[in-house]
Amino acid sequence: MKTHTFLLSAILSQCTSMVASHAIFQQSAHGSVDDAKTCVRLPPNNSPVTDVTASDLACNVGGSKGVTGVCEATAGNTFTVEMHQQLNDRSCATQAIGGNHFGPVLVYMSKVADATTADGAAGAWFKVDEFGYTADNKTWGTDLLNANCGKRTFTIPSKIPAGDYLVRAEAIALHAAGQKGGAQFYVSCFQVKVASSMGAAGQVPAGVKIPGAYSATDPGILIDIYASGLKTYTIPGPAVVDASFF
Ligand SMILES: *[C@@H]1O[C@H](CO)[C@@H](O)[C@H](O)[C@H]1NC(C)=O
Ligand SMILES: [Cu+2]
Repeated sequence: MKTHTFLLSAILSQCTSMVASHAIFQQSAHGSVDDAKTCVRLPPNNSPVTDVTASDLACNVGGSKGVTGVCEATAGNTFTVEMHQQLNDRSCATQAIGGNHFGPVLVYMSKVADATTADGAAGAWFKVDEFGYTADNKTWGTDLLNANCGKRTFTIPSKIPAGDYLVRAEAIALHAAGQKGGAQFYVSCFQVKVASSMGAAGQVPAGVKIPGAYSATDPGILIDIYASGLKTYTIPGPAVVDASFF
């Protein structure tokens, strides 16, 4: 136990000093069109949010305020969010999120009146994509980010109405999550205008509040990932919206 405690504090101090391994979701693409940082609400630095009850969990520090850019997207088509350790460094030679920052990757959307002004903490979020952990090949969502130059591509549900949305990209680093408050939430929100063949008639999936959807003691948030024989991992938050929406 003593060794374990020592190890944990060594990891924690490494995390604090090695700011290089922290990361920011910062670029996006709709289909194959790269929108770079056009529509992202960037946090002031690459540090994580660690308080699951903080309003910053919605769109990170400063993310309740909008930016001017809005990206296009089409319901039923793909959208890509892209993470890197340092702002403006899109090099694929550097890991997207470095070191021991293992954990799930999740994407939510929220229907809003105006993507440039919406406060993410006030809305309802539905989950459109997630990758947690596959024990067979010991792959975390963050491993896939690192293997894909920081990119996570998902499909915008085809049945949602046209209009403004916030897209919330999240990676949760679990290297220090064996202690309450140790999980690290790396979040950015993107401002998107979705075109949809449903027009205004589509259906918005039921959503959850963020903060509110997570608890500090959720099995996917308070977890010792170094415990031997980790077989399953429970991704935090609601299930991805029903397949009938896609
Ligand atoms: C591990 O398996 C999962 C589930 O089949 C797959 O999605 C993932 O791409 C695999 N990991 C790697 C590194 O290929
Ligand atoms: Cu860290």
